[in-house]
Amino acid sequence: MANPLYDNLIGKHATNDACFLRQPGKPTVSFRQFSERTSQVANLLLKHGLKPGDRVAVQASKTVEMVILYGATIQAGGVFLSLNTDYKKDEISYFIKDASPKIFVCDPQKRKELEQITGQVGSQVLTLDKNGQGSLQSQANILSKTFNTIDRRPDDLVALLYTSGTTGRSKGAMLTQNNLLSNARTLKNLWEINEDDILIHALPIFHTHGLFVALNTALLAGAEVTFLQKFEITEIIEAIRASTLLMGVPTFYTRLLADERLTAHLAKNMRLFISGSAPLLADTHEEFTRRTGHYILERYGMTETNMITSNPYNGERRPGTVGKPLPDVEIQINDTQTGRENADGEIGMIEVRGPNVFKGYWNMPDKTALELKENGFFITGDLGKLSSDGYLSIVGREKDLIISGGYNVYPKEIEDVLNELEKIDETAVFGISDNDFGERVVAAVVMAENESFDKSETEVFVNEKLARYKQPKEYFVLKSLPRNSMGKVQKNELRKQFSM
Ligand code: MLC
Ligand code: AMP
Repeated sequence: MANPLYDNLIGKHATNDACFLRQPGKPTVSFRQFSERTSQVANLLLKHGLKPGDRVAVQASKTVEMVILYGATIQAGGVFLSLNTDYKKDEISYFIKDASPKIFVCDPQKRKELEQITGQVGSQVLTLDKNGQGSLQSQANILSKTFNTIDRRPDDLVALLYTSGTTGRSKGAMLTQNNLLSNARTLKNLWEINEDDILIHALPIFHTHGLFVALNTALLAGAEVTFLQKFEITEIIEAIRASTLLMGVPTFYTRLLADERLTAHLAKNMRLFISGSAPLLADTHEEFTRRTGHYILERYGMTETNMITSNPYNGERRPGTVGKPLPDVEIQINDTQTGRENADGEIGMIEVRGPNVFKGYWNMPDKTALELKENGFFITGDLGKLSSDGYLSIVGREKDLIISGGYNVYPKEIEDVLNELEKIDETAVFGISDNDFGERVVAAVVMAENESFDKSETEVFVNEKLARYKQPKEYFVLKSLPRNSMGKVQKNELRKQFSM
């Protein structure tokens, strides 16, 4: 027996003194130090009673210690659940109640606010602040730097990542050891990630992109990571000078293009720029090539499936497409009505099968059965078409989803919050195009009789309940919402009316 993910990502580096994590102005962390500190935290998790399959949830700033906690959870046989630092109390309460983590790690300032909920599900609470200090660190520091890695099978769960849903209720995607390891291996090989690479990491580590695509491939390859707190333009420009690889969402690339310091000379050491999580406009792709001589490699994925397709490393990176299915992944483009496979060139539902596809939604067997078919294909909710030579273009989404700066926002969740306000009769939340975020969240509201709209009051209310990126950036007050003959709100009409 073994623990395939731990063995391949961390265990094999136990005597590797090369640099793994480099942060501006801080000491570097070698692979060996990373593996020792991972073992100390794994010892701590066991001390707090973690059993194989138990969840370790964390809502904390992006720090080296959080990456160590991720590694430790894998080594101790737990299931890692990382939560957006911006989530408010109501949002976090839902995840804690649903996932009932054995251990919950949060910023010391949030501890009190969440004690009642963690108490209800019996979670042990440890703290971790933005400098990597807290009880997690102080209690682990005195423990052994070796740990008897807990055996896990390829099909065992190792992560639970929540994705919002069309119904407004978030769903926990259950990811197995093999989902993550197979995808990391495929991407490392395809993108030729190796120990000479230096990867710029400016994404959050509570989503598939920053956590798995970036960190798992770097660990597998033994590559160095320039670990940045967030996307800050001057830091990124500096990092580009001395790195070989960048993984980002399209907003990274539009912001880079808006800065005159981005030149071919600046990017002369770079080997590869990768984009994903949201559509990269063909114009952005082409302008980036004109400015730097580099062809951005666009790929496509989802929380439930990890990465699905990629443009080639060697070969044509075609703007406006997300490339071809990964070597071990099958896709079908199916008719949305009949479910039958379409001919090449016809638009249909993108469905995916392969070792990358998750095991189902946590505590939601009915939802799982609806989206994960008996034949193993997962229905993505994205609409696409294949070219005759196998390149996939995503042309829209059947799901009512807004992607803002790479974050998914399901309108229903925001509409539910707005509808709690008695003054508001009804509301429709939709996305309009935005130069920075790709799409931005806006809301049309219809007021109850004799009521008038108070923007700041609404914003205060929404700010208490929803993470910042989900909050509408604009409100439009209407007399009524446009509806079709079936009574369904016509969001396309709203988009047309309010897009500038
Ligand atoms: C920040 N804000 C956002 C926002 N990010 N609003 C809408 N959408 C976003 N994505 C808010 C801030 O709170 C702030 O509000 C205001 O907008 C301006 O913030 P900013 O300073 O310009 O934002 P910044 O911190 O620079 O963040 C922008 C960003 C970041 C694009 C760099 O959002 C980001 O890192 N996104 C990546 C998300 C990601 O990792 N997605 C992967 C999902 S996995 P105010 O009012 O306080 O000023 C997945 C699968 C796959 O999709 O295929 O990869
Ligand atoms: P998430 O649920 O956060 O994992 O987001 C997954 C969704 O992001 C997918 O279903 C797509 O709609 C979208 N997505 C990811 N990569 C791309 C891409 N390269 N182009 C367009 N959409 C993308």
